[in-house]
Amino acid sequence: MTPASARAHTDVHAPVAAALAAGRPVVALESTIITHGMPWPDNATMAARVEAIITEEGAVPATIAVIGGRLKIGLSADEREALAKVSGAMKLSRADLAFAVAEARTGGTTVAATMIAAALAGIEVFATGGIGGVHNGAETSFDISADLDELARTGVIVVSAGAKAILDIAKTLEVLETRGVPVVAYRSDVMPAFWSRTSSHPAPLRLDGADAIARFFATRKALGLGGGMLVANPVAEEDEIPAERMAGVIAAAQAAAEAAGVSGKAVTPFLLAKILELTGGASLRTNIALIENNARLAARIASALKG
Ligand code: PSU
Ligand code: MN
Repeated sequence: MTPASARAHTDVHAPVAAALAAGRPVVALESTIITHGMPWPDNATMAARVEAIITEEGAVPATIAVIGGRLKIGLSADEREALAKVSGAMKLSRADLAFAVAEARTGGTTVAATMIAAALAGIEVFATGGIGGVHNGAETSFDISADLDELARTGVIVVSAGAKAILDIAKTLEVLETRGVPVVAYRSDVMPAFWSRTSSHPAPLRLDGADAIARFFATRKALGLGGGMLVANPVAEEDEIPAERMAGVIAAAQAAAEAAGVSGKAVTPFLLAKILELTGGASLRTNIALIENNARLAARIASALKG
């Protein structure tokens, strides 16, 4: 539940507040994907569609963002549309979420910041595209997403299509294991790689139903283990871009990022935009399909948790 001190900075959208009060399923959604992950107007269409899917599945969507210094748990259609068009929005993680609130700024919340806000509001399930992780070359750049630490400390189930293939998946899995984060592939023995259904990395755990995922999460809580959980949900076959095809594109995007001297928070948005360009828009279609797929599974897990 929202602590009283956080409530002063938080606006819970009325349908979300009603669902939480009644114990009905709610699914949180991030907004960096809206402000930094996709171009307009695809970002606006995607954000509306994902909310509609969650509603169709009998849950209530709560897109999370900071707008003019207010931590929003659920947006109205107008707020969502305006956020999709805003230029210069911040990309907010644990380090700067409170900065945006204190300075009355507007920003999209990453996986880490969305988990924090969801937990504050009492939402246990969250759908995204891909989490941040250990970047290729992290041994020199030290670029490891704050998403991984957040998964270790905050009790929210994050439904993703795995770690983006622009990351070092092996090192990402190592860090998650070290931090005690369960990684559950849905109906797969191998980790999906975001745009592709498969990777060369075996899945640490596998479950085949939303009810089983809910039971696992409830059992972790019952044992007092705390922390979050990562669900890796492969994109549908007809929507995937095979790993072999993505490998060349990713290498070219990474070379471009290096040549342009991109670092820090700018790396992920730069790579996503470059990959979109290099695939002639195909990566964006896959990105949208996988988020829709994740929203559906997240809604089913949220319902199972309440069942
Ligand atoms: N997945 C996408 N698009 C995105 C992101 C993930 O398809 O824009 C965002 C998420 O918000 C994730 C963030 O939390 O990228 C990770 O950024 P970084 O690597 O800088 O931690
Ligand atoms: Mn980073």
